[in-house]
Amino acid sequence: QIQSKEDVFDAYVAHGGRVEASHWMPDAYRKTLIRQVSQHAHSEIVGMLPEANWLISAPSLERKQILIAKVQDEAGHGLYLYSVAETLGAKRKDLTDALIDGRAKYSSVFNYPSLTWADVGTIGWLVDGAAILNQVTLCETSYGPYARAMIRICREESFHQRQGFEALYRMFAEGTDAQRSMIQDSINRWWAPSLMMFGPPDTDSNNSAQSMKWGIKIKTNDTLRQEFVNTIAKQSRIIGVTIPDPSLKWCPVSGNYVFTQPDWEEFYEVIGGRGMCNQDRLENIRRARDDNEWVMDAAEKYEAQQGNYAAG
Ligand code: FAQ
Repeated sequence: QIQSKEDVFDAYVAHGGRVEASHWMPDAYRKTLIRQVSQHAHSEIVGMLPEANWLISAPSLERKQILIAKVQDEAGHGLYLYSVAETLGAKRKDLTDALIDGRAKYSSVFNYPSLTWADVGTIGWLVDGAAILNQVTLCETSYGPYARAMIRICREESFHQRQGFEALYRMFAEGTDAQRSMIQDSINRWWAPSLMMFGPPDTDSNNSAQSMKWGIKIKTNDTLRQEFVNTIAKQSRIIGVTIPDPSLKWCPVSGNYVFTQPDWEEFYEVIGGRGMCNQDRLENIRRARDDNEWVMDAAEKYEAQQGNYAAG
């Protein structure tokens, strides 16, 4: 019996085969990857904004250096990921336009405001902590350029998570009562948005079944969310903070912490563009694109000129 190209492809990825840019792939596989990778790239770029807010108000030179390094890393991650999308035939300019027009998504978590310095530590601990749990699995994703980019990104992301944990740990241990309550307030605000980062519950995750079949996704949204809660519940005791969930409790039978689901209606509002900071975030990205248009123009003209010299 003659197998279709799709069947051969499906069998190849089902057996752990790596797909490279030059390989044939089904259109839907390419489209799914461009959606996920570009959403991921946009998240890294928009994700710089909440913390960048605190660059000029960092409480010491050491904290400022760490934060600058971290925010720069996020920019680098965005660039690797846009390059991955380009290997699939997408154009960076189109992807940015789709972000600014609201046609493309980016992680819901970056539509919440960073109100205090403690938020910088909490973003590192919870948001980078959630990001890395997901991203470690993506080092095994079936598309080669994406998997290889994730290896480097994960190394940097793990430093981000540790700096967040260390900042909170030290401020909690050595700080004043006012600083401790600032940390707790920050965790109260970022806990639910961090749980939402893993995406909707598996029952509402439209893409999961096919993405898992193709090896684009390795673990489901709910599996990763549970791993996150288990890890953070333990680490919260080391710092001394409370997870804002009265139902959080260890279940020896399942070997997991039982926890309360975040408000999924709020999640859909935020990814629908109606979160607290959506407009402000996109306005920032639009301004950056427009203010820097002259650089792109100059680069394009220079490239064309070089081409003319080469041709003649
Ligand atoms: N926010 O069917 P699923 C970071 C959308 S990086 C917004 O479950 P999927 C670094 C989804 O696109 C954080 N939209 O989707 C950093 C889909 O849209 P559609 C980003 C979301 O793709 C740290 C619909 O909902 N990481 O933080 C969200 O199978 C600190 C249905 O959902 C990545 O992007 C959400 N939270 O699974 C930077 C990792 N969740 O098809 C700065 C790569 C879902 O209706 C500071 N991505 N949607 O248009 C993934 O692993 C997956 O795309 C998931 C979602 C797991 C995010």
